[in-house]
Amino acid sequence: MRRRTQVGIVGAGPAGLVLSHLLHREGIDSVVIEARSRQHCEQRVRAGVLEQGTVDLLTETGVGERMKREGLIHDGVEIRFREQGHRIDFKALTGHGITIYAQQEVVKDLIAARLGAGTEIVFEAEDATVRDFDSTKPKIRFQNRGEASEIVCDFIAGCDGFHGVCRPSIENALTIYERVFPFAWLGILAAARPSSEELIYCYHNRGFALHSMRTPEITRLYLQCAPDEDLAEWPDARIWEELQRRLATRDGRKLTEGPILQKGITGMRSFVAEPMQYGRMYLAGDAAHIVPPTGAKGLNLAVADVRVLAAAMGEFYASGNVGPLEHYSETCLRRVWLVQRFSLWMTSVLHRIHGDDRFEERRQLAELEYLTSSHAAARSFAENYVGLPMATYNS
Ligand code: RFL
Ligand code: PHB
Repeated sequence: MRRRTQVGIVGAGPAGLVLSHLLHREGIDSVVIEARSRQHCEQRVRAGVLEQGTVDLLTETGVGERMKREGLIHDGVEIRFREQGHRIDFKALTGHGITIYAQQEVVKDLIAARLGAGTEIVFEAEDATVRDFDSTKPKIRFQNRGEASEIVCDFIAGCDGFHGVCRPSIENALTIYERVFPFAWLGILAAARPSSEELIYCYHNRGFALHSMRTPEITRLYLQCAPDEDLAEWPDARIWEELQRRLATRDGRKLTEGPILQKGITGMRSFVAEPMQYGRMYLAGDAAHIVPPTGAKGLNLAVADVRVLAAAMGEFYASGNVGPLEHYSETCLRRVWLVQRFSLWMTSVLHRIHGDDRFEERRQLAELEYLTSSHAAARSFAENYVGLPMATYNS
């Protein structure tokens, strides 16, 4: 089977789906190739925090209806250390808040919109390879239900996440910047009412803990753990006991507990591949960069990339102007590095490093004291957390 499309997109995560959606609005055809099943994509538990810019983009382009109805708007977060909470009021500091709406719900809404508009998404596409991106007819080959298929396109968008095939296929042309952290997160989803109305980022000498949520009935919680932590050693009772210890407050408030619905371990890394393009291949989202989840930025960064890419492709098809496409990587990387900086800073302030020196502990506490007592520090934190402006190309 051989087909043609304008943009061949590898990966039906947030980056690939938002890109296909934005291209459709520009009158540009795309086909999305996805290795996993639709059900898998719609049930993968991941991010939960959407920046205002992401919410605005989804709303303005007609895929934000359910998010508006079901999303939880938060005007601040709590920073907890020495068993005391300190609220950072985003709304007062920046005029904006954040929206809590699960990544898999965003993905469900986008898949429904794409299929509704007649875009082809090939789920369970095996052995995808990309080739000829240094020509004007790049190709994606894959197997689907035992049949070999090829898509010939004008451009390929590598939206296939950190473990995809697109970045490795241009690896020789890339410079990689990377930092791997000596800790990970053990995350759970629990059928328990959230114990606070807002997120709680907690520094504790036993390690970082985070209280988040998905709905008024479902809590999402994370604990700092070792990168090679064995989940089998974490029965539910041990997880709750550790969460209660780390998130304890002086006034003795307890977390609401409930059945654990899902648990998993997430490694932490900072990673950037530069440039985010080679020939007619453009990388977006986790395929190009990874941030540790402490700043809640990965999905938002993926959306920011494809916004730039869709606009650049729109300009190319409308007028033949290749300027924005040529500057795609440069335009995105400015914001990518600011977000890397912020995510790394939050990670380094809130996590305990095993065998840590005591100087480091005092530095972290001083950072937290400053953040929660200085208006300037709180404002800087708030403007990064709610989301820096999305980049646009300036010729
Ligand atoms: P994705 O979501 O990984 O999607 C890539 C898609 O490509 C498919 N794929 C392939 N398809 C075809 N052929 C191949 N060879 C393929 N290889 C892979 C995959 O199956 C998949 O469907 O990347 P994308 O679209 O760039 O989106 C990035 C986000 O998913 C990611 O950055 C966030 O989840 C990160 N993240 C968070 N981001 C936020 O903005 N806010 C948060 O609150 C937040 N919390 C988190 C997070 C990530 C976490 N984990 C599990 C990594 C919390 C956690 C715990
Ligand atoms: C989440 O709700 O999953 C979440 C919230 C904040 C983060 C990371 C993940 O920094």
